[in-house]
Amino acid sequence: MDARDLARQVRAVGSANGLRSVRAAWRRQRTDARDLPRRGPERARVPGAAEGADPLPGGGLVRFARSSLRVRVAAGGAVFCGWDGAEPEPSYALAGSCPDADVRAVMEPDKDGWRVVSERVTVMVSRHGAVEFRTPGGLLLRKDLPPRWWDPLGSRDGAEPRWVQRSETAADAAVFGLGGRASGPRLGEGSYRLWNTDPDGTFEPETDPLYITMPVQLVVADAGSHLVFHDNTWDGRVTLRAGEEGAGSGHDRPGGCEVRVDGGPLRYWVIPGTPARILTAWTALTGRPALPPRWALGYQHSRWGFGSAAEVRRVAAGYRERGLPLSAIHLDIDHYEGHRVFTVDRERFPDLPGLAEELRTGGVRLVSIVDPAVKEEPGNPVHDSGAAADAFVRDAHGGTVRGVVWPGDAVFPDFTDPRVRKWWGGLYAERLAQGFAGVWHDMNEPVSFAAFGDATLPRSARHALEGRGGDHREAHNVYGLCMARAGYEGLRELHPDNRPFLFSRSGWAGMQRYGGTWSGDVSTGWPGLRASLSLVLGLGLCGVPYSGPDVGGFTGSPSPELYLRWFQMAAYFPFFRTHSAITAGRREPWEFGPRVLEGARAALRERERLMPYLYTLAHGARQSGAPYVRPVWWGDPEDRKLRACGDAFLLGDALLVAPVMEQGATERAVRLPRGLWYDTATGEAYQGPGQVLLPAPQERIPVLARAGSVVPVAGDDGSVVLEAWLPAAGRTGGGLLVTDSGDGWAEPRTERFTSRLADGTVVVTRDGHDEVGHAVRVRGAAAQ
Ligand code: NBV
Repeated sequence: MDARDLARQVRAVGSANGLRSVRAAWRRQRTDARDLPRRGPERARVPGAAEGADPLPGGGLVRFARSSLRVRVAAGGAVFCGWDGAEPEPSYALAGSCPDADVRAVMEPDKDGWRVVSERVTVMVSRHGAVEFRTPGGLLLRKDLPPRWWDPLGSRDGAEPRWVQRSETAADAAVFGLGGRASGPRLGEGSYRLWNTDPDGTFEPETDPLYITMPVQLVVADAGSHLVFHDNTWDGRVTLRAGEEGAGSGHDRPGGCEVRVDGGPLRYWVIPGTPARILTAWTALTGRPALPPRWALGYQHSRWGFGSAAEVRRVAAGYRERGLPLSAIHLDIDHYEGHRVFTVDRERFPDLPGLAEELRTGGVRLVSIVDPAVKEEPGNPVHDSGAAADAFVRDAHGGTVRGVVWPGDAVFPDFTDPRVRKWWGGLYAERLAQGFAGVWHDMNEPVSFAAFGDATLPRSARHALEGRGGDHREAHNVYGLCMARAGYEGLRELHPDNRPFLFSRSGWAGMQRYGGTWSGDVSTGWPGLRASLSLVLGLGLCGVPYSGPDVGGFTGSPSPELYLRWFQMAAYFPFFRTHSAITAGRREPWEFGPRVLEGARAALRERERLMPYLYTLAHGARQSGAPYVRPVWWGDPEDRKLRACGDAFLLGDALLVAPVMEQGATERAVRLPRGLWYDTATGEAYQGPGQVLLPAPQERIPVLARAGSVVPVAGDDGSVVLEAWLPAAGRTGGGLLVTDSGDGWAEPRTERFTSRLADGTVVVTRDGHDEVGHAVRVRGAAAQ
């Protein structure tokens, strides 16, 4: 038992669900002891020597003595590798069907094996099963060594081969991604688990794993960048080792990566290219990010424990009376009746539709938490309709799997069953009837309280897995993803004219198709603030662009300074929400004194002003997969100093945001990508690449604008104004504006602008038009 387990047990004893969670933990352990295939003797296997190869569309199949490898280049440049007969489908990550093969890519013999040449990458398969990926210029991106399997001996139902694959990357490679990791954005040496987990209590940068794990790595090196995705949902580990240049005898030691998984197919995709191209190809493969309604880009306030409609009104009035914009209020599990999902406590919230309507008139939407666990209680309509639909996860003997969550004994919908998704999606009608405009999925790792051991379902629990059948070992990591699908599809059907607003704590590769996510229970402290940037950046590079933290941290009370610094940073994140635990202190901006209130007001005003830009970025993410929040190396992946920089980010192409992450700091060093940058507060110009020291008084954090960029902002009367930052001498620039009605599915309108210097002044033109069509405000002139 580790320290966390012990702490959990101590807490369990005191809580209402304490005894239940002790029983549930025993039950889970017993079920697994009875139903999980036993670990028995295994035989190690490697592919052995190659025996021949057969050409197939997009590449071919190499036959080895004890395995085979299918290499298939897809249209768009992504390369699929499947060992042991693994095919790209079925896959929870892929959106729709697998892309067509690029028929121009042909497998041909090479001196030490076979080679597939395609437009963006050359794949070489050696006679012992090593696979190299090289740029068209011949530079090595990654080398996957021959894999190794451990095959179960004898017949044990459900026993799966485990496997490990070791790879080498460039000595200078930096790795990002693996889902939402608190310790990034650049992932250091060490081991990262692939098992979606509620850390139970708050998390810090060193806590791993968290709610969203994904076998997705974005590898950035001088030779070029690539994404590698091991399409396997089982429990596993990725271990990274940093490379070293000129190590020892003057030779480079390559970067190392080991993927070790407990079962399931050994198949993976490699996508080479620039970061922007990679994200485009990755989201072509796994689905483009859902476009949130425009109001979801506004500032939102949440709290576990509003406790009553009166308190919700009081908080909304607090914002209104102080002239602080507020887009949504989120209601947590305390608005349920006895913690039952899809119910309302009518004593505390006697007329929720009325409250929703009233808030809506003031421009504030209501968002509801939705937990997957259903109270096991005959007479509870959700339970009864689920039982009638045979919706709940069963064990290997047909018994319903019972766990414990907030409402007490609970059962769990099997979201891997299309029938169950349909049933669950229909339940959102109740939320819509209550006046909610969006949903927030929680506890869907899934969590079932346990006084010891893994706080989730038994690994032996059975799942439909789209009709294939399997157990929780395979279904666990996609439980949240499938719940998101159920919610998204339900909302689409119920309100076909609206874009669903959905964000989910847990998920997997492809979750962006259904919505976004948030940090989960980030600890209140400076390390938590740092972790929240790491999560937002890492998730964006995995294709999930819409996310943000609990501003101020989930528990306790941040100092006024920490609260303000967090608020100032999150004002530039796609999802901007204050949220906290039932036991935590207040998070309204006016609760921290007049100085913080004024700082928060300035951040909120800037957020509102940037709305046309943010909305353009939301459409950009939808169209190309590019995250709104990008690492500073996004356009300069070959700049190693930028690759190492984890304390700043780009918002789109135009802005560089440098949050303050240290207590007491009133200035900070900012590393600039190449080009000319303006401090948006002072107008001062700085030439990148390089590092500059910028003022960061408590009132604001440094934000720089790229010379030449044209940023659409909201003018005082709400119309769009183009903020044109003076291009550097001899350079041109530009920007985009994408607009639509704020919701619905009509095609957006895209306007492209170009900026240039003519006789010392900036000229902005709209592509294809004589008139620019918007007011233009020139900035950065002071520096020239
Ligand atoms: O529903 C209560 C909380 C919620 O406020 C938080 O945002 C989630 O991450 N929820 C977790 C469950 C309980 C956490 C102790």
